[in-house]
Amino acid sequence: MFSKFKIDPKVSNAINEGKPLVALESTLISHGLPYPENIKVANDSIKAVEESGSVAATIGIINGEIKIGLNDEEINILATSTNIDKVSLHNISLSIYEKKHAATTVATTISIASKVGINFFATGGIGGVHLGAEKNSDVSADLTQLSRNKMFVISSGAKSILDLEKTFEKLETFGIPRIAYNSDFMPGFWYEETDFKVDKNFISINDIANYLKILEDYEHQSSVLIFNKVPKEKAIDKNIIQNWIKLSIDKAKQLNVTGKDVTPFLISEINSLSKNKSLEANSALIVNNALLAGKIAKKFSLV
Ligand code: PSU
Ligand code: MN
Repeated sequence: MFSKFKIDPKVSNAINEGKPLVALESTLISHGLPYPENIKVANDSIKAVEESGSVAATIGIINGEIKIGLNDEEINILATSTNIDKVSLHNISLSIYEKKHAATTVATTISIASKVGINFFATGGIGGVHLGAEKNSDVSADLTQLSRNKMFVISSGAKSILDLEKTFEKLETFGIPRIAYNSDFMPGFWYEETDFKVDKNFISINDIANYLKILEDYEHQSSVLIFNKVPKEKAIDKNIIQNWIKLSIDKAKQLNVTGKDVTPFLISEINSLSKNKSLEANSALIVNNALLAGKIAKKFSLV
């Protein structure tokens, strides 16, 4: 195994004993949510996984070392420092080379978790095809990695700053089953439902676990997306959020924000336009996804 992995004892014991594990990412801590909400969400997500009887492994990079199972101090570093790299597939090796602190995105968290045999991962919203991608080709490497590893991913869809129709189609192209827990449609991250009909709506955790076993037996090769909508009491009206998204995208264009800065910029703009309503929704859905991931992982370990 890559010698630079530092696995927390709780996580390595769980791996050795075949206990259910859920990987959590760190970009939402460093770049997705503001301080101190980011620390609260990181800790509440770990608690939610543990409550469900599974073991949480938050993944990130400290001084160039890949940590699987970040402790409080390390989460604190990623949550409070201003010079944290956001690493996707193209730049993770550089942060390791330069011995930097870095936060892993969906793409790199899945890649690392897969290398140590973790098969569940929870996040807020995956990256995807950006609006205007036909001009600038901005497509998240999250899709690339989802197509490479068989990871069971619990999310509230793709972030709705994206071109959701193209993202949904790309997932199909990559052979990624798009299933949902109690919904007929892919969720819209901050809002409950898009117009895109999922491949199947599962109404019980038991059924999801049984379905995932089939994919194991069949040696399915890509990830599986398990959509879980934002909790109702925190959901935002689709038309209202779409207006904020539009205003934020216009501002990003004016300020010439590009590359990996686009997603964090838009999320933070929308948080201020919504007077933090979107932040509350984002926090709630992340913790709720960690809880569902923990429950499915636990059930999966028993079937
Ligand atoms: N989910 C959230 N907030 C986030 C992210 C996910 O609720 O900030 C992060 C993930 O790490 C995801 C990244 O991989 O946003 C996508 O960035 P990009 O579009 O630059 O690939
Ligand atoms: Mn991008």
